[in-house]
Amino acid sequence: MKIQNQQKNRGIVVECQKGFVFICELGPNHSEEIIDILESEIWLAPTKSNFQKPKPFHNISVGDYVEFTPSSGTDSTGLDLPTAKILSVDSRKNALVKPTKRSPKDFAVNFENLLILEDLSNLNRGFLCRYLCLAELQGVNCVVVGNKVDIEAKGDDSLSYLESVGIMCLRLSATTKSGDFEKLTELTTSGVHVLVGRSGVGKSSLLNALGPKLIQATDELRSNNFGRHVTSYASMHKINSGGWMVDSPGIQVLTLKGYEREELRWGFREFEGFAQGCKFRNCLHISEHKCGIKQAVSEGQLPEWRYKSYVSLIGECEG
Ligand SMILES: Nc1nc2c(ncn2[C@@H]2O[C@H](COP(=O)(O)OP(=O)(O)O)[C@@H](O)[C@H]2O)c(=O)[nH]1
Ligand SMILES: [Mg+2]
Ligand SMILES: [Zn+2]
Repeated sequence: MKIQNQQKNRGIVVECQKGFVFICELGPNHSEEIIDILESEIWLAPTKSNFQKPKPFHNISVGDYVEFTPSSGTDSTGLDLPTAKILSVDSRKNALVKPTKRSPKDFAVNFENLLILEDLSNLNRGFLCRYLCLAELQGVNCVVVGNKVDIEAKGDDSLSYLESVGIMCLRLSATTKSGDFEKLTELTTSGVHVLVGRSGVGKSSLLNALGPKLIQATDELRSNNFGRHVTSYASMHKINSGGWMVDSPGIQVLTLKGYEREELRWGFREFEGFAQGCKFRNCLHISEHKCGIKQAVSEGQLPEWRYKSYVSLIGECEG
């Protein structure tokens, strides 16, 4: 017998684990800006249901809006959550994809800004350029957040350079909530923001300072160590300012291997202007003669660290 009037709920995916996702059910006041969730209604759903997918799509991801229906499955987490079956995933406004050739992974979707956190007292410009390159190639908004400004702002010149090419940068301290901390709060009053950065730069400290209101079920899950074998999952937290922050342990180590070498030049936004001086239109700016980029470096118009980061990323990519 055909089931009529199947119950359909709408929700947003707030955490992905291996094989299942947590869905917060949306409340009546939900809008694109304000994510209104029913805090009591968290559902667990397997990721491998036969649902309608948007294109492009690799996997269901934190930030996905879904339509789901209650199911009679059992909750293997021991949290006694109601279980659901995903019927469809909405089309996405953007996506951050972990770029590997074999199995690219959608990491977070439908977000406002990629916040690239770095340590100003010990800036790793290679890492910074790597994340910036990814953001440029994927066309997502990004903001560089220089942390630990309370210790020493050695990395400040590099941030000033990035600002000069139009990249928004903040300088703050997560532990003392000083510097541009207020600006970050203002920036995150609505929508979803994704936080990335290498280990030790202060991601956990910043998330704590922003006052995450953890979702009880997923929090309990973490404290029970349920996800201990899972190395890459992302989770979304509501923060005091009103927006949401995606914490992403799995994207700390990021390679750009999935890209062709020819594509990387688009990941360094200021190169285009200097490339007018390249003899070859498809110049990779490595060993070619008459290269506008190399000339700009030798004349001091383009910082050497920026060029070196580019060369090192090129070395990782396939030909
Ligand atoms: N002085 C100072 N130390 C900080 C700041 N933010 C984080 N730290 C310290 O940096 C270390 C790494 O921070 P953590 O939040 O664990 O980094 P994560 O690995 O990115 O999550 C810890 O010892 C923090 O106390 C800051 O704004 N100022
Ligand atoms: Mg941490
Ligand atoms: Zn060139």
